Amino acid sequence: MSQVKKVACHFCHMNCGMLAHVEDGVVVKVTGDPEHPTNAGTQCARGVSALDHLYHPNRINYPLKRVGERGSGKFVRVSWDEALDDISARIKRLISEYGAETISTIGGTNRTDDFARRRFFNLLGSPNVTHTAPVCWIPNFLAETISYGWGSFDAEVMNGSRCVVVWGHNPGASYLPEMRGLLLAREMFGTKIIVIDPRFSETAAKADLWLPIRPNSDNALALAWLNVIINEGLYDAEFVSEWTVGFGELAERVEEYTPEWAAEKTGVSAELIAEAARMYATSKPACLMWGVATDQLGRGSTAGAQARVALRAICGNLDVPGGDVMPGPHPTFITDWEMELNEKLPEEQRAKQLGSDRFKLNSWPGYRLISENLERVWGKSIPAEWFCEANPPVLFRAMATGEPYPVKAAIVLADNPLVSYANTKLVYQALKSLELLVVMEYWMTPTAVLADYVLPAASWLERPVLTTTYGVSDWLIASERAIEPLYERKTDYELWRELGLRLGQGEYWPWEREEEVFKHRLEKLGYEIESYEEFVHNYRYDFAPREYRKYLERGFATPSGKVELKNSILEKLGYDPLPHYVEPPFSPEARPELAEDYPLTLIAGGGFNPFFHSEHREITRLRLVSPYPRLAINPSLAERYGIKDGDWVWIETPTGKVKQRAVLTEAVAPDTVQAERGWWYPEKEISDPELMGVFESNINVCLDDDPDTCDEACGSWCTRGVRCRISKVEGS
Ligand SMILES: Nc1nc2c(c(=O)[nH]1)N[C@H]1C(S)=C(S)[C@@H](COP(=O)(O)OP(=O)(O)OC[C@H]3O[C@@H](n4cnc5c(=O)[nH]c(N)nc54)[C@H](O)[C@@H]3O)O[C@H]1N2
Ligand SMILES: Nc1nc2c(c(=O)[nH]1)N[C@H]1C(S)=C(S)[C@@H](COP(=O)(O)OP(=O)(O)OC[C@H]3O[C@@H](n4cnc5c(=O)[nH]c(N)nc54)[C@H](O)[C@@H]3O)O[C@H]1N2
Ligand code: SF4
Ligand SMILES: [Mo]
Repeated sequence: MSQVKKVACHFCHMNCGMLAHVEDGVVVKVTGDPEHPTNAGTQCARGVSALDHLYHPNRINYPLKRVGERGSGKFVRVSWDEALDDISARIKRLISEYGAETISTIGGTNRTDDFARRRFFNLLGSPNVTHTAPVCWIPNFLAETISYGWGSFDAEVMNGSRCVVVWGHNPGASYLPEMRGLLLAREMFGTKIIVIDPRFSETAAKADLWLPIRPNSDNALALAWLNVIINEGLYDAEFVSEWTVGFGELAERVEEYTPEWAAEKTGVSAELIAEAARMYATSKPACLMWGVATDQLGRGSTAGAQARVALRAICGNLDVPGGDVMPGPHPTFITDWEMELNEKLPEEQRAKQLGSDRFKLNSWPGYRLISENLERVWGKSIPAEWFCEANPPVLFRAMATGEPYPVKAAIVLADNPLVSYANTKLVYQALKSLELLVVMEYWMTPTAVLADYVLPAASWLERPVLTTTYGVSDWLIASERAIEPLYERKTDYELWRELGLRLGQGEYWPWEREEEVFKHRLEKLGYEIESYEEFVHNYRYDFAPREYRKYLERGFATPSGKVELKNSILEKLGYDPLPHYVEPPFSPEARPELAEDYPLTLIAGGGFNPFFHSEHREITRLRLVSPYPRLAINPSLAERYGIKDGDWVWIETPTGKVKQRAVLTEAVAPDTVQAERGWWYPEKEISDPELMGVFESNINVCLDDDPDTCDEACGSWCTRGVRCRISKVEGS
């Protein structure tokens, strides 16, 4: 039997629409869906390789139980029941010995909106849920949310933006359909593009203005833009007087941050800084896009986000067509927040959330204040998942040392922490110290090798997906299963549910399959549907009607009802309420003692094709495009070190040393190198200590996550602007 199933690719957050052609239960072809609004029939290299992923011979197909030493790579196949019974018995035992907070879970970026993970942990009684969230989006989104009541992540470029600021973001590599939108907008509306990136990126190549700032000098630039815009009176005076609080104090605060001052910090001339600020402020509407580089600055990530928040607001771009639109939650869909059961987590357990005494904005102390306001205005909050979490550097230290209390178990799902988090050696020690490590995966990864159980995960062609982008958008994208899970693979939802059933949570898991829970969540939308599949077939998306300037009626979802340029939530949490300059944790000024030994600046990251983070290295046709980790080096720097294109090069920081292969390019400055992230080698020896080369080329080996260097409010660690040195790998 031939069928065409409507699916959405989940190899990145663009969720491009695809058509899966199924014959007799076998997916024979996956093509781009020409009717889908974002990709219009196109696919990137990962999308094209969907079947290589689905049917790859290395996929984990059965539950595996460790039989040798931890890390020996010796596993035997067991049944799901045996695995789940044993895991839940061990969870019970650990809870009775150490308390529920001893059980943790670690995730990476968004794969499915994870209400089920949070629901399970709230019912279990542990606050120690975490993700890579502090370095991905959270400082920016939360700085926006506390200032004007929602994040403006829906850049409405295609709705007539006259100017787009692409700040620490490179959609030309990381979000191809978004880049397509940017180029179309330029064609249709003459939209000006300003790119702020130390590298001449794919996106910078299409810019009207490119500001090649020094890595991790973004805060100085944002503050100087405020200085220019306020001093030259280029702001929207009416909006400022009616809808903001704290403008006078902001103006006073940024007085010292002149373009000349910022020129010293950023390496960009004062004239160019002022020209860009004027272009942004005088083009209306304009939008200022978020980029992940600005979440990864370590100390000062939130203070810098505060400055961009102020820019958006005082220039009058908030919630206007073509500006920075704040979608708010979907009004009728039962959102992730509504599914999480946060009220079930007792107060005394919330108080134990690791890191929440120090990094207060994205953990219970801040989340509580944020939620009060969002609920008052929108009737709903943002999910606790991503926005209210244990701090990863603190969590890993607790695992490794038992301080402030022992964390003995972790369920790792949709994440490869040995590769994705900074300070790989510490993460390794942490995972090795556990009494119970469960990993739900597609592949045997370096992290999975250390597990007690490796459980086989179903991927996006084998499960339905319903996403509202981290649970915060007012639109939803629905996708159906192309086929039932192959072998004994299960969906992530099923894992949480089945553990929940064994741990006394039965009444909270009435829906056996995702299709049932998704149908339930769609019930109030008013579609006449018999089943979830019918929704996918007939509708597939739902976009809540877009309204603009919603604040005119309901005010902003902040304590004052206005845009808080001087932020009362930050103040209440004990932080500086105004945007301000924070010296980056590894700048030459902050760490002068490193200058001589580590003379270069490292950028450890940057979205790159064809891979997604640490994924897809097993897929031959993708690996052929990029067989080795690439280190971008300016030709003049390479010459100084006797390095030629293609040579292996050591990259070294005080924390660690790895090697990557040189790519000579003028795109990076002569004092800076850019290393790819995510590298390990599925083809290498799996057992500890080799762990498939996880210590060989993975740039996170070189990064420090000392909490003192992390962002004060969100605990984000620093991956940009780190001191390093390089040398040629001899004889390689
Ligand atoms: N140095 C440095 N570090 C970084 C970054 C950087 O720029 N520089 N970027 C950071 C950012 S922005 C992010 S988001 C993180 C990403 O961190 P991660 O999300 O951990 O990234 P991946 O390496 O893709 O790991 C995901 C793992 O989950 C598996 N997986 C994928 N989908 C599913 C699923 O649906 N279910 C299950 N069970 N498993 C699945 C994959 O096989 C893979 O092994 O890394 C962060 N780390
Ligand atoms: N191909 C591919 N696409 C992806 C991903 C992937 O792994 N691969 N990951 C997905 C995920 S989870 C995320 S979060 C996004 C991230 O995607 P983006 O938001 O685009 O972020 P990055 O790709 O990390 O970096 C963007 C740009 O920041 C620049 N940059 C580096 N340091 C600095 C700095 O200090 N300041 C400034 N202003 N710029 C700097 C880099 O040169 C790079 O061009 O991509 C998503 N898309
Ligand atoms: S851009 Fe590529 S990986 Fe991302 S959803 Fe589209 S096809 Fe999939
Ligand atoms: Mo991310």
